[in-house]
Amino acid sequence: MSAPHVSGAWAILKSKMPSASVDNILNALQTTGVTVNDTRSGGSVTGMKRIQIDAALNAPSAWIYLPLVMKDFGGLVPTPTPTALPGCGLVNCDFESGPTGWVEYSLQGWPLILEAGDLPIPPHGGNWATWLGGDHDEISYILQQVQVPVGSPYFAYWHWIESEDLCGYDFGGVMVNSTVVDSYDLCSSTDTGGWVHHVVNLSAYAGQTVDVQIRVETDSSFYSSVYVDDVAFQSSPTPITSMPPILTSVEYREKSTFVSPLDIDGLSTEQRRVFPH
Ligand SMILES: [Ca+2]
Ligand SMILES: [Ca+2]
Repeated sequence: MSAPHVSGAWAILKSKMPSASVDNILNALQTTGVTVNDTRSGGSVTGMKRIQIDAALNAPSAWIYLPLVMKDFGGLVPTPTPTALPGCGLVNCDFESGPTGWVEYSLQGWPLILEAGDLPIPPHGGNWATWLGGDHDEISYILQQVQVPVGSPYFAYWHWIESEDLCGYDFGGVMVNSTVVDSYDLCSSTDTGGWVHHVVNLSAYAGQTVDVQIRVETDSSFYSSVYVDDVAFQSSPTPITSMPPILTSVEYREKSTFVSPLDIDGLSTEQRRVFPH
């Protein structure tokens, strides 16, 4: 689905159903869309949906929240599991096992859990981290089903915000099931310039098994990215104080052997992750 078509269809559905949530509209578009495969030379995308706006408009008004359609990542689709590892309270909380243990979703079809060589910044730890956003009209998230620990209900992760946009257009945050529990602006004035520890209070869900997602949504212009690493539940609401970054992302990119994701998956028409610098 190209971005202008998505934006147009989105606007039509939103105007007809102003109370519909993002997930409602996305669900309508995906469940009524026609499944298509990319048969072009080098194409690797299968099972994507082509929008059928008339069908989407006639979708049932009583919306049902369903799992989102996943891109086929060539056998790398992660398997969600409610089994948490001791220590961080999640599976693969440092992403060092690659794209496993998490559901990753990108409206624009991008892999999100990446090795250092495919990232424009150094991971907070190890060789893997997650890259959300970085494209226009993007909705991207990583999701894991977890039991929120009663004694450690504070959901914490390290993030690095990099944005060229004004405030009010691109957002990051945390959702529990279909509820937004944390939301923050992604704009040049909220750039972190390095890894910052971020803590979200999930004590309202302590003891419950829920779907937790770290999510980014962007509009049609000016790029914003959120990099994520080292996710964990902790007992304290206090974030860890981070040291000032040693290298900026630009300096890191210049010194790394960064390979664009465009080169990785063979797609040449996307402009994703063209950096503002
Ligand atoms: Ca890592
Ligand atoms: Ca933007």
